[in-house]
Amino acid sequence: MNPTMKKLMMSAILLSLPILGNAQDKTADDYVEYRQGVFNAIGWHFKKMGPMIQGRIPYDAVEFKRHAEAVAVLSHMPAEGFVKEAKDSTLPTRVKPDVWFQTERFNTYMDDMIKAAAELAEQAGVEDKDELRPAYGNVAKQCKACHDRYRERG
Ligand code: ASC
Repeated sequence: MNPTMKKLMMSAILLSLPILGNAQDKTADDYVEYRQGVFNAIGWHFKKMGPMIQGRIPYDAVEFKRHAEAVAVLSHMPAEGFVKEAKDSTLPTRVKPDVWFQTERFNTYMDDMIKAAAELAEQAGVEDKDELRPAYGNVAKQCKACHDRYRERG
């Protein structure tokens, strides 16, 4: 592509951005889909680490760290889907209504997950997988704590 074409392309892309990116276009369902997508991605990466810790598949320190870092990055993201704009969605969701009333308390659960995930990512990379067991277990514990408190069973 020559420089002129490149500039034209960039202008076209930049001009289309406000149309693609208008937050006001977001419906309650969009927020639900967003946060469920993030949780799916967190689960995807989290579930690749467990079998390594348990010795069910070979431990690969580089792969483990990659998954731990993915979870750490993703851990910051679900909160964006738990805003009041999402409240009236009719999509199937297991969120308990308490989330909308206990914002501060709910946020402490989120912060605990973020902290635990950051610690696991920080420790990952070591040769001995058994050293990662407590930090991995702590992430699982934070997942479960929030699910028990703010997610319907089933
Ligand atoms: C998972 C998963 C969860 C958490 C939780 C940890 O793999 O889907 O919800 O771990 O069970 O205790």
